[in-house]
Amino acid sequence: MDTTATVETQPGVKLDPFKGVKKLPLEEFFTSGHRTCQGCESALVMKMMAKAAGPRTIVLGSTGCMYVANTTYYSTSWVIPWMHTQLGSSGSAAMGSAAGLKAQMRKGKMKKEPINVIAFCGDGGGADMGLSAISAALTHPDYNLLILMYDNESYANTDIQLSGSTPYGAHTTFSPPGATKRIMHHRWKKNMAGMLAAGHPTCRYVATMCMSYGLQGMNCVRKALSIGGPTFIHSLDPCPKGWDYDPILSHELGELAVATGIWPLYEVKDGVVTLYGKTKQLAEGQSPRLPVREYLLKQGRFAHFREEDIEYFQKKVDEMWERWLIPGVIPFVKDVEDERISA
Ligand SMILES: Cc1ncc(C[n+]2csc(CCOP(=O)(O)OP(=O)(O)O)c2C)c(N)n1
Ligand code: SF4
Ligand SMILES: [Mg+2]
Repeated sequence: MDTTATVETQPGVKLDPFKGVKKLPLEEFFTSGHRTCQGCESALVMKMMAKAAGPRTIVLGSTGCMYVANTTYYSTSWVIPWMHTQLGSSGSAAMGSAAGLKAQMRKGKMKKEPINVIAFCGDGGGADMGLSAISAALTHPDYNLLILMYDNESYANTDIQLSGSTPYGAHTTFSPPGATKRIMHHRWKKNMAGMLAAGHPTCRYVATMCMSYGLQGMNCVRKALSIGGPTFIHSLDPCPKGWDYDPILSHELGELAVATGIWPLYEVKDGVVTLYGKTKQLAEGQSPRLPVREYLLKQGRFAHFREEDIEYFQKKVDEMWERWLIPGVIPFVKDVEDERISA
């Protein structure tokens, strides 16, 4: 990602990319007082997201760890205005709030100024239950909003049930490996960002990110908020409790998810796909793609994997890189005999 380019702005909003960690503002808008687990990367995403967005921001959080653990017993770590919204409704909450602000300003009941509206949701609330509301929000070009899906790959808050975002074979409370049946979860992870980008041409910015690459992640948030209209970011967040590892490994696991090619980093801006950061290096052959075992075997949720399970996982990731129409993004395979497609 070009972290120096000035991005297009919605009227009055100027959130240029941060040019380095030393240039970050010191102010925090998500601070102490939360009760997330030690090493929780989703909490880090909230902190960096708020820092990137700045003080004129409203956050709307659907039920899940990032709502519950951040607003316990009349205390909160949010310094900016926040509101809870129902588990499947980040899309409707974002659109309603953005539309409400617009109407209030039009009627002269509020000062006219750009206010960022960010609705966050977990993978359960976003990739499963709230998918239709997110889709609806992304079809409305008239409202400026960002929906950020923090993906800890389970319904974590209710004790790690599997979601449409849980990786193949992972041990969750809904898919415990047993003596008779080792792999209880056979589905492949949903491709949220690719699906939303491909299906919503009105949405001008879709990105994936991982806060192990903090500056890149914060600049994704700033781009999304600057470009105008509805936007979407999918963040992969290591979760020590659900993934079953020592919290000290959180940062490293985020890096490994990207370095193994399991989690590609990309942006789709006005229909143009750009791979960025480590993913770009992998795609250009500047850095070798690491074997998935390096990522899988550091996590207790894959401790029951045998060699054949690791091989299957590797095969699926290789397929994504070697056969997909756009590696890691669009899972169609070209029909080599059809000249219209292979041309
Ligand atoms: C309609 C509805 N069904 C079930 C619940 C119970 N519930 C609260 S949080 C949660 C898990 C949400 O998972 P996710 O969106 O992935 O967020 P995470 O907890 O992982 O941060 C569930 C099932 C609820 N609050 N509302
Ligand atoms: S269960 Fe996971 S997502 Fe929830 S607070 Fe703990 S580390 Fe964070
Ligand atoms: Mg979750």
